Amino acid sequence: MSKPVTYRFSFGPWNISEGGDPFGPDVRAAFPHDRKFALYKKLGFDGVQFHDDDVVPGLDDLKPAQIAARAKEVKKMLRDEGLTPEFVAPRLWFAHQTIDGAYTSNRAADRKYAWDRTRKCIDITRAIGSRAVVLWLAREGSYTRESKDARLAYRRLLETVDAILEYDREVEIWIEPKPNEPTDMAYVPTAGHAISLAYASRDHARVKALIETAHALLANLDPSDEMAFCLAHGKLGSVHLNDQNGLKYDQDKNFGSANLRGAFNQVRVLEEAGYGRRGEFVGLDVKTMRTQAGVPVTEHLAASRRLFLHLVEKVRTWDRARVEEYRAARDYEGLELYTLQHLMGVR
Ligand code: GLT
Ligand code: MN
Repeated sequence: MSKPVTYRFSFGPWNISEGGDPFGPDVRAAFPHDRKFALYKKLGFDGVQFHDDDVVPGLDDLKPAQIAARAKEVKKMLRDEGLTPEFVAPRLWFAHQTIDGAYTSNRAADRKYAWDRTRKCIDITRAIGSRAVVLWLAREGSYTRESKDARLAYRRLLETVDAILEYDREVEIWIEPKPNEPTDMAYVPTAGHAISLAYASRDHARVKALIETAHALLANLDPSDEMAFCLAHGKLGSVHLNDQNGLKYDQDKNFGSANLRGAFNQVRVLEEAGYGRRGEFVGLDVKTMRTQAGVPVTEHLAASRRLFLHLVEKVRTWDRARVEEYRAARDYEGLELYTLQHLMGVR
């Protein structure tokens, strides 16, 4: 038996938020972005997830030298705190040019904006010392299916993946699938779609997926299977662990808070595949409840991390010999009861 993995955790600065939602304003004061780095280690986190404009605010209006200078500053801040930048994602859903999508927009000028922004994002990624670009394809989809040519959209997405691989010969692309929100129907809703794009690309070894619990659940799929599918292909770049209470808006609840057994199975799949041994982070993408007071709010991050570690213990003490007996006898009733009792601490 090899030594157990010591998991390393990451989150993005947007996970410490002010609590505004589409129906009401912020309820907490903002906590300065640059001061968030000092919180990570104390909370047990070593990795930082970024959007390109988390690193360089307002980058659309800045010159390359200004972008490089700010990225350098952030790199130093990370070094001073002993933190690793896990990935950078181009924020392609905020600007006016991305109203109808970015790479799949019907307008050539908007697609050009998306590509220029992506190049800047890659430069920022490298400048802060990361090699992973996350593509959360937020608006690559439609509200009305007749509005776009889907076949062309898929081709455009593949061209973009290829163009990134060519622009930088070392970066990896981690595609983060999500079936809906903000669009009604997305073009890359599941791990299967993301991994097919990978294999169709010019250098598939550098194209992987990032699986988020809530996104898989919104596709009515089992997150642990989505993760396992990527792992079976050697293509799980990272995860966004959180939870989701049924088919509704993207909730980003604390890991394990809606479905503890589902969370156990995600941890089990990761642990069984040796996830983390090649430096992968256990990424969280969790939102604080709007009702929570205090600035900065970090309880949700600490709780999700702690829950993950409790479940690692549950996975490691799940009696494998016993599980194999149940499997051999095809006694899945017995297996289920044993697993639930184990989760509940019943002896
Ligand atoms: C946004 C989204 C997440 C993505 C982030 C990275 S941005 O917060 O809800 O699922 O992972 O692009
Ligand atoms: Mn996410």
